[in-house]
Amino acid sequence: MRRCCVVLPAYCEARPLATLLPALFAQQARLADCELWALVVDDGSPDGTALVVEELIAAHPRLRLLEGAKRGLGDAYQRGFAHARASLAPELLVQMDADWQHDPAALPELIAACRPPVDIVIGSRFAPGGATPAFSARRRATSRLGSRLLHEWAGLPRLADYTSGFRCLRAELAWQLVERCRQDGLARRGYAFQSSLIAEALLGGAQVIEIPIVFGARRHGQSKLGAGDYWEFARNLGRLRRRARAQLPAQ
Ligand SMILES: Nc1nc2c(ncn2[C@@H]2O[C@H](COP(=O)(O)OP(=O)(O)OP(=O)(O)O)[C@@H](O)[C@H]2O)c(=O)[nH]1
Ligand SMILES: [Mg+2]
Repeated sequence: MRRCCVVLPAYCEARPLATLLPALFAQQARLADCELWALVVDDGSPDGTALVVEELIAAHPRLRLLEGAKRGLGDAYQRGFAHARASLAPELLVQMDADWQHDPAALPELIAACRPPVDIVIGSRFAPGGATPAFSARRRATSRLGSRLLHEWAGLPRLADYTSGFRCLRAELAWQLVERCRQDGLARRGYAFQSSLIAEALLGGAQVIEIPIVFGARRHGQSKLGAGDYWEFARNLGRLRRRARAQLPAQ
């Protein structure tokens, strides 16, 4: 039986989490060889996110809550990964949003695909069959542009969706990737953490595959993606380009 910990960073996601977490644990019935755990990383949300999670823990003993200071999405993930390692030592980690845009019904497929030789399975919004029905044309174009720049300008391997937040990773590799991002000075604090992690994986020769997902509408609350995150991504592009040039054979 493999142990899988779904890490959900959540800032002011009390309402969506109240229904998302039970729906997530309902997927256990479809996972024969995998023990599903969930870790919510809340950064002192003023809307009572932590209270909602604490109440749900009574009904879901494999649910955990980690609280800390708000320093960005990547920072929350790094704390979540480290906590999962120390307290649960799972074989697999899943990254997932807490606002229902990632459908828990896709978890069994993501998890099943993450076995040797595959190291990381990306739930991809832009692979054939994927969709972003709630996105404006501008938001869709911006997200697609990010992955194109990483390939065409920075010189990383082609992927349809570097910035997706729904992935399953071999946990041992995920912990190593966080450390390599740190050593290489790649962006880790905000949303750019997502593309830094996948870039390090590919530069290190990991097997990364994409399976299509539908990225639905946010249920309740507001987006936390801000202008600062776009700047962080742009600055990171230059670092990734230098890393890719040093590491990958000239094409
Ligand atoms: N703990 C923590 N969670 C965060 C932080 N920033 C974002 N999140 C969570 O990360 C997930 C993704 O953030 P979103 O704002 O939904 O980003 P997005 O899905 O790209 O944007 P929308 O499509 O507008 O929702 C959500 O569950 C957020 O609550 C943070 O600083 N700390
Ligand atoms: Mg969202």
